[in-house]
Amino acid sequence: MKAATVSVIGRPSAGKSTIVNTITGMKVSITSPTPQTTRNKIRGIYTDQRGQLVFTDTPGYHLSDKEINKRMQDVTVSSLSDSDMILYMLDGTRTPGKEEETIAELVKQSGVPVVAVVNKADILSAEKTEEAKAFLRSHFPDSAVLSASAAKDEGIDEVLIELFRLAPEGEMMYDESMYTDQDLEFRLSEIIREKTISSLSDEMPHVIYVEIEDMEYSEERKEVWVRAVINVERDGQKGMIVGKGGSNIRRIRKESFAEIRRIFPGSKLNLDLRVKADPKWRTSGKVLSRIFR
Ligand SMILES: Nc1nc2c(ncn2[C@@H]2O[C@H](COP(=O)(O)OP(=O)(O)OP(=O)(O)O)[C@@H](O)[C@H]2O)c(=O)[nH]1
Ligand SMILES: [Mg+2]
Repeated sequence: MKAATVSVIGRPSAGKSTIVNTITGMKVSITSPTPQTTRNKIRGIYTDQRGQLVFTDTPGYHLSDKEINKRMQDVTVSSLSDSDMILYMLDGTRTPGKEEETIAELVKQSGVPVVAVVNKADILSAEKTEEAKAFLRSHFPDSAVLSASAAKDEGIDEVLIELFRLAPEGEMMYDESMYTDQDLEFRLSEIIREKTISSLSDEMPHVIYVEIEDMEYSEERKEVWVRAVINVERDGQKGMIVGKGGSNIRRIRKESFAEIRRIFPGSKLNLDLRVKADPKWRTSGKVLSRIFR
């Protein structure tokens, strides 16, 4: 039996979280069209008769000096050499530039075996796919270079075949029924963050963090209480989350409610959502340490 850990690496919006969700068949990691959605290492576990692959989804690697971006770079770089293999995701819709070169070099220097994938093949011309593959082949001449669509689940079986080919023999690390190792509070806060992001314009997602203030679950009464806070940076930004007459926060609540309920089948869910301003959280070491724990 094969067993391996796989770090999923690439630029923001390459489709790293999408491929982890497609492979596990579960919503393990939140996704959005806005770059830099993933902020932590998120584990997704895939098991079949060949063995077990434990994926670590990472924040997209983005060249920037901002404190929060540096934290995210640290998360990514630290997971490079942590794993048995790297699944390198490249967004074929964007021509590789300095950022892509930097990541390719980091991956190469780690010395960890690589499977490289040109993603979003569903919307690429054959020429563009070839161009992206050529870039990957030039950096990883000894590795498998594939194209796939993580969103459409095309070419993913081939990605798994290559990963299992590289994987060492070993024992399963998790029970085969497990698909993630995230704690409940984190999953809930991520679901609420995703629903909040999807209602906002480009810059806003970065000013948000979600905190679960209180959570109680009564197995006996089949009831769950969750109180969460959507934090923004300035008072003036609260209105955008709340929306006209509360319309947006109601929508965020409704969508979060539907998804959180799936985690507690058969239980009554009470979800209380609040919006607060926490100025400068993005530069506060205390808050950042809580988020990037
Ligand atoms: N057309 C197409 N879109 C895709 C594909 N894979 C991902 N996307 C879209 O690309 C966007 C980014 O996907 P994510 O999975 O969130 O990307 P990510 O690499 O995790 O991004 P960060 O967490 O920000 O680093 C989303 O809107 C996805 O729906 C694909 O195969 N085809
Ligand atoms: Mg992501």
